[in-house]
Amino acid sequence: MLRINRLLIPGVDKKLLVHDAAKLMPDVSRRRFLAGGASLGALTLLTGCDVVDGASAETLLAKVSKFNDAVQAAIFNPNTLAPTFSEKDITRPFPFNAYYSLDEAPTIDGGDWKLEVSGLVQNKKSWTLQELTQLPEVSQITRHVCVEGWSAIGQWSGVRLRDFLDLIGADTKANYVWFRCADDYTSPIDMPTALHPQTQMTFKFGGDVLPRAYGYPMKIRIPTKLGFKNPKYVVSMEVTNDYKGGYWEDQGYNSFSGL
Ligand SMILES: Nc1nc2c(c(=O)[nH]1)N[C@H]1C(S)=C(S)[C@@H](COP(=O)(O)O)O[C@H]1N2
Ligand SMILES: [Mo]
Repeated sequence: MLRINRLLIPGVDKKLLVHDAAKLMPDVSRRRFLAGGASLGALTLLTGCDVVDGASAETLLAKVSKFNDAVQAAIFNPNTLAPTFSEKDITRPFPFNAYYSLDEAPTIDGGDWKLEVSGLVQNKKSWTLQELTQLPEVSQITRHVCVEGWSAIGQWSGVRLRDFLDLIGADTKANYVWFRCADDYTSPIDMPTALHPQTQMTFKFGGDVLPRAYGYPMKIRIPTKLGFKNPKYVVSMEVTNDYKGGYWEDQGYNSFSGL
């Protein structure tokens, strides 16, 4: 309570401040923030802002923007499932997307490929494709949403990331699982999302071996996140407390980017 009182900035209309802060939030977070009452107190708790020493409303708003990921993470219910669809809903052909054209996509030899495991895990052994595809398989038909303005429904099969993290003795209290890809693409996934039941280490698309276009031999499928948080051609995963950035994250996209 004390904290909230300290936040009151003389001469600033509280309602306007909350309104401006809400405007800085991505759509879904904003809707949930507004539905949750959108109070200055909620904003304080979500952002952890402590605007005492003569800070202005602008400072608070800058902090809101910076803490956007924390705001989203606080609003995101880690147990909410993404909608699933039926086979007839699958988008054909499914779009290819990357920061380059398809002919430049990595060509990986699945026989040589290994998934490197590092960081806060008990077992740092590398995994072959054969070993990984022997683990219990799950399947999903879900929607992929790209910030560039398209979405498509596909079917992905593979191993629950959560099960794999258990298997390697990952510290699931760590902040992130950070993925690196053969095309130097990177992306950090917050731990609650890594542990989400629909987050998948994907080896198949539409029931067949994952095509080169969609990330052969392995992509991470996360139906609760925007498309760019679904790394393809993954070569390593690191369990870490450090925020290591990512290809789009470093260009200003919010790392959380939940749907
Ligand atoms: N390695 C790698 N993964 C990536 C990308 C990329 O450029 N390289 N692009 C991302 C973006 S922005 C999208 S929308 C999806 C596209 O996946 P798709 O080709 O299966 O449709 O991959 C994501 N994962
Ligand atoms: Mo995307």
